[in-house]
Amino acid sequence: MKTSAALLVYLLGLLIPIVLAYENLALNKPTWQQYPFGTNWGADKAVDGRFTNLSAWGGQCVISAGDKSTGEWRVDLEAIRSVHHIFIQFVTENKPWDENNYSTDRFLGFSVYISNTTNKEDGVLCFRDTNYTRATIPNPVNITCPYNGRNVIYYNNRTHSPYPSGYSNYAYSDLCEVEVYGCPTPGIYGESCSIQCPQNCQEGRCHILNGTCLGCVSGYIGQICDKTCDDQMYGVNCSQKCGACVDNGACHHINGSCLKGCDKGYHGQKCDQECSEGFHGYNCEEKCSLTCEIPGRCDRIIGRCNGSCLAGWKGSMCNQECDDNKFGQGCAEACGNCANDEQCHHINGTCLNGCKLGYQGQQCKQEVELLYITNPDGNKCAAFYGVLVPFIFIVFCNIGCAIRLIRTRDVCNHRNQRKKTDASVPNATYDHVEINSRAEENSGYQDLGNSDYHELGNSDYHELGNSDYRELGNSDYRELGNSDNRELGNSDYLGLENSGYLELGEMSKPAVYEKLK
Ligand SMILES: *[C@@H]1O[C@H](CO)[C@@H](O)[C@H](O)[C@H]1NC(C)=O
Ligand SMILES: *[C@@H]1O[C@H](CO)[C@@H](O)[C@H](O)[C@H]1NC(C)=O
Ligand SMILES: *[C@@H]1O[C@H](CO)[C@@H](O)[C@H](O)[C@H]1NC(C)=O
Ligand SMILES: *[C@@H]1O[C@H](CO)[C@@H](O)[C@H](O)[C@H]1NC(C)=O
Ligand SMILES: *[C@@H]1O[C@H](CO)[C@@H](O)[C@H](O)[C@H]1NC(C)=O
Ligand SMILES: *[C@@H]1O[C@H](CO)[C@@H](O)[C@H](O)[C@H]1NC(C)=O
Ligand SMILES: *[C@@H]1O[C@H](CO)[C@@H](O)[C@H](O)[C@H]1NC(C)=O
Ligand SMILES: *[C@@H]1O[C@H](CO)[C@@H](O)[C@H](O)[C@H]1NC(C)=O
Ligand SMILES: *[C@@H]1O[C@H](CO)[C@@H](O)[C@H](O)[C@H]1NC(C)=O
Ligand SMILES: *[C@@H]1O[C@H](CO)[C@@H](O)[C@H](O)[C@H]1NC(C)=O
Ligand SMILES: CC(=O)N[C@H]1CO[C@H](CO)[C@@H](O)[C@@H]1O
Repeated sequence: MKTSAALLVYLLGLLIPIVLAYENLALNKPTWQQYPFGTNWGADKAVDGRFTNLSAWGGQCVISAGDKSTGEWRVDLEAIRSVHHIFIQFVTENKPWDENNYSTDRFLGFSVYISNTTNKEDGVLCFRDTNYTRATIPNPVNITCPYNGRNVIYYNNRTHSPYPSGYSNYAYSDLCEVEVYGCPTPGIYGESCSIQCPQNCQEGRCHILNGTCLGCVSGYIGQICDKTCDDQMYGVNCSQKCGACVDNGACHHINGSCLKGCDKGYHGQKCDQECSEGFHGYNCEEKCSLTCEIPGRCDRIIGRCNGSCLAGWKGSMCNQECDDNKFGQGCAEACGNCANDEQCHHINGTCLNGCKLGYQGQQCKQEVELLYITNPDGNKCAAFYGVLVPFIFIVFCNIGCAIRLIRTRDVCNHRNQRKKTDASVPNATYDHVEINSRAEENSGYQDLGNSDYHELGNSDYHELGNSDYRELGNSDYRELGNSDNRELGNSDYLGLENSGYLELGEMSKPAVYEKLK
C-alpha cells in the first residue's frame, strides 16, 4: 500500500507542473546602511519580514543617523537574480500617512537601483522621485523593476539646496521593510517563474516578463538569440570580425576558428595572425625560398622574394633554375658552348658534360685553336687528322726523296720546278692553314713548316699527288682554304697539343728534322 501511494504521488508530481511565483529574494539577506543610528535600528530590520509595527520603537524598522546629507541602504541578493518588483514600507510611527505625517518629508526625492555591484551607478535606476509631494507620496510603494541584478539600493540625498518644498533638510533611510520580488532561480521567467529562458541567452538570463534574452551567448544574435552570427562575424554580440579564412569563408560563429584553414599569408586558429618572417602561403605553411636575394625573406602572401634572386635562380619565388642557356645573377649570363648544346650549370656556368668540339674551359668559352676540315659528307673533323695524314706521307716521301737525292741529285729539284708550276695545288692555302696555328710560334712545328714542309712540298709532292694528298688537295683541302680557314685562324691550338699532335711533332721532328738537315 505504501509503495503504491508513493507511486501515485510521484505520478501526480509528473502531471502537475511545478508552479513557482515571484518570491521575496531579499528576505534575511545581507544588508548595509550608510549611517546607522544604533544597533537596535540596523539595516537588517528592513529584510526581517516584519513590518507590523511601523514605529521607530517597534524594533522592526531601520533608522538612520540624523543630520546627514545622504542616506543609503542596500540588500545583497547574493547572486544575480531576475527581479520583477520592489516593495518598500516606510516608517509611519503608526500614524496615518498624510501630508502632515512626521515622516513624509524624509522620503521625498528617493531613488531605487538594481546593481550588480555595491555601486548604484553601475546598475539601473528603477525609480527616482521628482514629483511627489508630502500629500502624494505613497506608502508603501511598489516599484516595478524587471532587471537582473544582485544589489537593490535605496538612496536619498539633500545635497543641492534649495530643496523642493516639503522636503526635509536631511536625508534618511528609515525603512521598515524592503521586499525584492523575482524568480528564485536563474534561467526561468514568466509570472509564475515556470518558463525556461531561450537556450542561447547569455548566462541563461532573460527578461522576467517576456523571455527576451538579456544578451546572447557567443555566436548568436536576436531577441531570443535564435540566430547565428551573419557571415564573417562571430563572438559575443556577433561583434567580432572573422580572420582571413581560406576562400573568404566564414569562420566558426562562436569561436572564430577558420575550420578549413587560413588564406594565404595568415595562420592561427582564427587566421588572424600574419605569417612570421620566412613563411608564406596558405596557413603560412610554405617557407620562403632560400634562393631569394635575402635567403628566406619573401612576401608573406604569395612568397615573392623581396628583391632579386641569388645567382642561378629566377622567377618571383626564385625557385626556378636558369634555363635557355643562361646562368648566373639574374640569369643574365650566356652559357658557353656546352656539349650537345646542353644547359650549363645554372649558377656557375660550368658545362657539366664537357664542351662542344672546339671549345674548352669550365664554361667552354675558350675556343680551341683547332684545324677543321670539312669532309665531303659535310662533317667537320679536326684538321689534326687532315694535317697529320698528309704529314706522315710527306715525311715518308721526304725520306724517299732524300734517298733519291743522294742517288741522283737533280731529281728532286727538277720535280720541284715542275710542281711549282702546278696551279691545281693551292700551295699558299696550305701554308695558310699552318701559319694560322699558334703553335708555329712556340713549337717545332714552325721549323717544320717553314723548312721541312716546303722542302717536302717541293720535293715529294708528286708522290703525294698520286696518293691521298691529291684527294685532299682536290676536295677537302680546297674547302679548307676557302671556307674554314677563318675558323682555323683563331682556333685553339691547345687541343692539338693535348691530343697528341705535339707528341707527334716532338717525336717525329727530331728524327725527320735531323735527317732533313
Ligand atoms: C509598537 O511597538 C511599541 C514598542 O514596543 C509599542 O509601544 C507599540 O504599542 C507598538 N505599536 C503597535 C501598533 O504594535
Ligand atoms: C548584471 O549582470 C547580468 C549578467 O551579466 C546582466 O544580464 C544584467 O543586465 C546585469 N544587471 C545590471 C543591473 O547591470
Ligand atoms: C507629477 O505630478 C503631477 C500632479 O500630481 C502629475 O500631473 C504629473 O503627471 C506628474 N509628472 C510626472 C512626470 O510624474
Ligand atoms: C506590486 O506590484 C506587482 C505588479 O507590479 C503586484 O503583483 C503586487 O501585488 C504589488 N504589490 C503591492 C503590495 O501592491
Ligand atoms: C540629489 O542629487 C542629485 C544629483 O545627484 C541632484 O540633482 C538633486 O538635486 C539632489 N537632490 C537634493 C534634494 O539635494
Ligand atoms: C520584452 O521586454 C523588453 C523590456 O520591456 C523589451 O525591450 C523587449 O522588446 C520585449 N521583447 C518582446 C519580444 O516583446
Ligand atoms: C553586446 O551588446 C550589448 C548591447 O548592445 C552591450 O551592452 C554589450 O556590452 C555588448 N557586449 C560585448 C561583449 O560586446
Ligand atoms: C571552435 O569550435 C569548433 C567547433 O566546435 C572546434 O572544432 C574548434 O576547435 C574550436 N576552436 C577553438 C580555438 O576552440
Ligand atoms: C622588402 O624590401 C623593402 C625595400 O627594400 C623593405 O622596405 C621591406 O621592409 C622588405 N620587406 C621584408 C619583409 O624584408
Ligand atoms: C659549378 O657547380 C657544380 C655543381 O655544384 C660543380 O660541380 C662545379 O664544380 C662548379 N664549378 C665551379 C667552377 O665551381
Ligand atoms: C492625519 C494624521 O494623523 N497626521 C499625523 C501624521 O503624523 C504626524 C506626526 O508624525 C502627526 O502630527 C499628524 O497628526
